[in-house]
Amino acid sequence: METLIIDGKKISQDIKDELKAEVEDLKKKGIEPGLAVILVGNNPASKVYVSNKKKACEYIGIRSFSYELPEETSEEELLKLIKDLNQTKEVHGILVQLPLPKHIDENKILLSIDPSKDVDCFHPYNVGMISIGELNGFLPCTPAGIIELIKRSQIEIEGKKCVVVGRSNIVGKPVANLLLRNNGTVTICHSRTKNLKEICKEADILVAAIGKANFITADMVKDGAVLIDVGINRLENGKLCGDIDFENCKDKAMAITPVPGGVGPMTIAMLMKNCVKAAIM
Ligand code: L34
Repeated sequence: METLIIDGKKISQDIKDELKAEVEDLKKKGIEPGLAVILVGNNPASKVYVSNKKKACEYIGIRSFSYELPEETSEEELLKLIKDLNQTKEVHGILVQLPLPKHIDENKILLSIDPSKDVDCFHPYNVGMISIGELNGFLPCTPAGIIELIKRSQIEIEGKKCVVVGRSNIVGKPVANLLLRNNGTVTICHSRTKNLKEICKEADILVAAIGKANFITADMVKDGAVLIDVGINRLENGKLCGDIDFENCKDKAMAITPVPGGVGPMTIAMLMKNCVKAAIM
């Protein structure tokens, strides 16, 4: 059978169109969702992602408030800005793009965001809500985007062996949680895992969030597996590539996400969804 190349661009566009219609209705009721986007420093990849987020806001009709702060911004200054935004009623969501410069304590910043404006779902309150299975609040963007890609491709999670490679707070741990909530049988692997290849080879659904180009090779993949690639690695020739060796894995897979055009655009669509939710909560 032909491999399904999961089109994250198309699926994210569908979601953005759904949200655009919803926001038009909200505006008739006098509600205009607002998102504050904070970028500290000059990380080139962050600049691209933040700019994609602002474009998505514009498309859907979400008001965006942009704060591009210099690398030298102090922790105190950033905390002060967040404190103000917590109290600004036009701002329903606050996003602090990660990574932050090394002199700023990331956890301290994430803790300072009002949980009801935490559209990234990074605050321990919201992380905890996901952990206890309370899914009516915000969902973490990249993980929720992955679940949405799988579901909108008519792929069942229930009962499947799901292997997540990577244990970050932003992808690995929360995606494992959401797969579990969807009744997958979940294994989390990481840099200290023994027999990584054997474990990956058992996966019905394999989520790669390692951050190393082409790390998952064809010999690690089961025939008919669903391959979700969260990696975005920039090669020397300027091209983007994922954590999965796409060319060599795609013929073995039942379905695979490309990079670019897979998980990345879904992260943004799910962020927009959280912003709309924040405005009506
Ligand atoms: N606070 N920090 C916070 N929230 C997030 O949700 C993120 N993330 C990750 C990095 N830091 C964050 C993002 O926004 C990764 N991420 C992200 C967002 C968008 C895209 C990729 C990662 C994206 O648009 N990807 C495009 C290609 C973009 C390009 O040309 O570089 C794609 O098609 O994959």
